[in-house]
Amino acid sequence: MSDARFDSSVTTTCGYCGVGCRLEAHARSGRVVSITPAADGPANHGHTCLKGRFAHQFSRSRERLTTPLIREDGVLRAASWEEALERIAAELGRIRSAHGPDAIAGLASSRATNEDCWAMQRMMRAAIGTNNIDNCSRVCHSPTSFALRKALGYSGATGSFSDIEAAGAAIIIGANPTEGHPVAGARIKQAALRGLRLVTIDPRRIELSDHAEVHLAPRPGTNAAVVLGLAHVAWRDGLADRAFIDARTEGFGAFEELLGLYDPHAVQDITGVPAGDLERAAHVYGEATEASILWGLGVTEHKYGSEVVQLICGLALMTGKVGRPGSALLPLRGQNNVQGSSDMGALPDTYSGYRRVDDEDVARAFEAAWGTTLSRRPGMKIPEMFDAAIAGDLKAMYIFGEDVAQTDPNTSHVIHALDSLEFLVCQDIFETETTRYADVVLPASSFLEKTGTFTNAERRIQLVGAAIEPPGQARTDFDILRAVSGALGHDMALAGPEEAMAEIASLTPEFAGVTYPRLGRRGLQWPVEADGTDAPILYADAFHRDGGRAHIAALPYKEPGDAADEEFPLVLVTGRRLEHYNAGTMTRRTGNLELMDRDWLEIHPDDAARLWITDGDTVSVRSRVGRIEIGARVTERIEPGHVFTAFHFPEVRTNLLIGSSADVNTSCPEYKVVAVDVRPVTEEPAQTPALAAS
Ligand SMILES: Nc1nc2c(c(=O)[nH]1)N[C@H]1C(S)=C(S)[C@@H](COP(=O)(O)OP(=O)(O)OC[C@H]3O[C@@H](n4cnc5c(=O)[nH]c(N)nc54)[C@H](O)[C@@H]3O)O[C@H]1N2
Ligand SMILES: Nc1nc2c(c(=O)[nH]1)N[C@H]1C(S)=C(S)[C@@H](COP(=O)(O)OP(=O)(O)OC[C@H]3O[C@@H](n4cnc5c(=O)[nH]c(N)nc54)[C@H](O)[C@@H]3O)O[C@H]1N2
Ligand code: SF4
Ligand SMILES: [Mo]
Repeated sequence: MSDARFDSSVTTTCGYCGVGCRLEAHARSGRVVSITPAADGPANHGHTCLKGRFAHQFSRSRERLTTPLIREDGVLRAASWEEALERIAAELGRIRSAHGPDAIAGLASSRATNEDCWAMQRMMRAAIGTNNIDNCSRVCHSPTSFALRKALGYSGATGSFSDIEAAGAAIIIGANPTEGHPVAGARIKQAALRGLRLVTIDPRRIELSDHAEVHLAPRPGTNAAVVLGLAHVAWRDGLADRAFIDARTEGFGAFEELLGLYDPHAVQDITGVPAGDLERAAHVYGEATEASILWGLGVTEHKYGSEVVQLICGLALMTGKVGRPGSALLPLRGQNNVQGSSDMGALPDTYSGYRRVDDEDVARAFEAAWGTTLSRRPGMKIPEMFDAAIAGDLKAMYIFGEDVAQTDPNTSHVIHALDSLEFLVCQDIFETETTRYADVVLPASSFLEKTGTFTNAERRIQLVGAAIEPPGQARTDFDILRAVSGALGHDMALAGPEEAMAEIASLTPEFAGVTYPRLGRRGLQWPVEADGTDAPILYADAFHRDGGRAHIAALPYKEPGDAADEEFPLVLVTGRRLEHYNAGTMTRRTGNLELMDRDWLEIHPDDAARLWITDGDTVSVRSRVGRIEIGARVTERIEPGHVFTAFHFPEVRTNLLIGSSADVNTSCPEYKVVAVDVRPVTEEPAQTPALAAS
């Protein structure tokens, strides 16, 4: 495209959320000055949200990291790249010799490209020699990945966003798409206006509830009972697909037996959802010829999140609603490349394509390609890394694009862990809460300054193009990781991201036919065959499991890890706001800050009145592990007994309140159920103490 107002324009993919909007980034004098939606973007059809549209504002913030930093006499000072690389090679080399490679761990960034994450896991495995590598899907959709692999085979959505338009009905459970995935949220809203019958399931009335035929507001942490109740009604009222169950699934017998316990009245007792509403919701879903289920963190970030995702799969399977246009299981994956970082094997137990590190054939193929011996011992997950750091077994971490000191649960514990390390490297685009504990900080590039690919929530691999150069001495993440790996003695011999993708394709069956020219403007949805054929819909004929059948798991409802009691009588649910993104490092440096410059606690008028809280008061929120102060907003969007806030502002530090309860199979934190005590702050409003573990 040529436009006299700009020096250049590049088509790229948004670096914020898993919708994967295609964008045109327009540059003038070395700065991106405007971003517009690509009209032919397969996920966005010419739309964006305010994060994508104003993303360029952070890219030239004066606070960008522009030079490496090294800690000397307790403070971070500017340093040259040579000095920084030397320090990293010397310290990691020393720690590896003294304590072995498993004393070092790394985190890959789900904000970065597939090629960056590939380079990161290769560096940890081949240059350092450990499988201690993880990414933030651990705290996000790892339960989804676990459950989809168990039930269906692949770790990815079974369909595409276009299934929203092809469906007659949809259930949205534990996701708030108009804020978290706004362009997908807008597609859902449009479809609802054209007749899509919607069920929303959320303790809060979300915006899409206003367009729903039925809204169910269960107690936080009781999703399993709701889903089993829906399945009970579907079975009782003849809405199941017996032929599909018989031909394509296994395990239904035990599931059917379990369903007996979850009649609508039993479910009402557990969840608080009126029996009649549950029945109506089951009919909306079950009566549609094609219907989809979309879910988010309100399902996964719980003690039994991975079990609830398996139950969701069970509901879709017993009603035969998988593998056709309109009948999809669509987890709304969070970050722009959280699907991809896991696909690339930035996980402690799997290589790319979710193949186990102790699978001898797979490990040998990687050894041959990288010319080195590789560990067969699965590594540590993120929470295990922090525990090991405090225990003194983990000595060093390399944290690439993740602000764990703000976003991981139990902030005091995380900071204790970071403090306990002998050596910490951070690779980011800004100083963050985490870089405060770093010994070396490496200045990296944002998505507007590099090439590569992101994989969105519909498994679509899309090209990312550089619109501008990284600022100052900052380098692309790929360059940095390749240089660090070389300094550690493992030369990756990859000319750049495109060559890395060739290596990924050669070593990963689902990527066999992926090349940059084939990705073109629309991308490809994996698995991609050698001839370039991709897969918008999975499982039309067979599931990706031995024998080709899907597995229906009979898993009963179990109590959440935390519960309200006399001392902590309210349940805090945490989530997101439209204007800000996760750690907020980027959106707090755009005009979005003017739209929302602080966070607040949502509380129901009945609770507020009982606690003598009025709208705008500063309140103290205390949990079993920490305390914060925050302004209150009195609203009927939340049910009595529950309160809600986000985690985008370091001034608030919501995660001081979150304990260590986590999903039983994947260690995904229970961010969504925290028993708290809320009371007004009578004295002058104070800043939240930095580390008020009370
Ligand atoms: N604007 C914005 N967009 C984002 C992000 C952001 O920070 N800001 N982050 C991105 C990331 S990383 C992710 S993972 C996605 C997340 O996107 P979503 O999955 O939509 O995330 P949340 O808003 O955290 O939680 C969704 C809903 O779950 C509900 N919920 C809580 N507990 C329960 C429960 O027990 N049962 C049910 N049924 N619902 C429950 C909450 O009330 C909330 O409305 O968003 C991505 N997009
Ligand atoms: N209380 C509570 N806490 C939560 C959640 C919740 O629902 N409630 N949700 C959790 C979820 S789902 C997630 S995914 C996590 C997210 O937590 P994080 O992954 O920590 O958050 P992000 O803001 O997405 O980005 C992490 C860092 O990457 C940097 N970055 C961005 N782009 C690039 C790049 O291209 N290169 C490099 N090197 N760095 C880059 C940013 O500056 C930022 O410091 O938070 C979790 N925390
Ligand atoms: S919906 Fe997501 S991918 Fe699209 S512009 Fe907004 S943040 Fe970016
Ligand atoms: Mo996430």
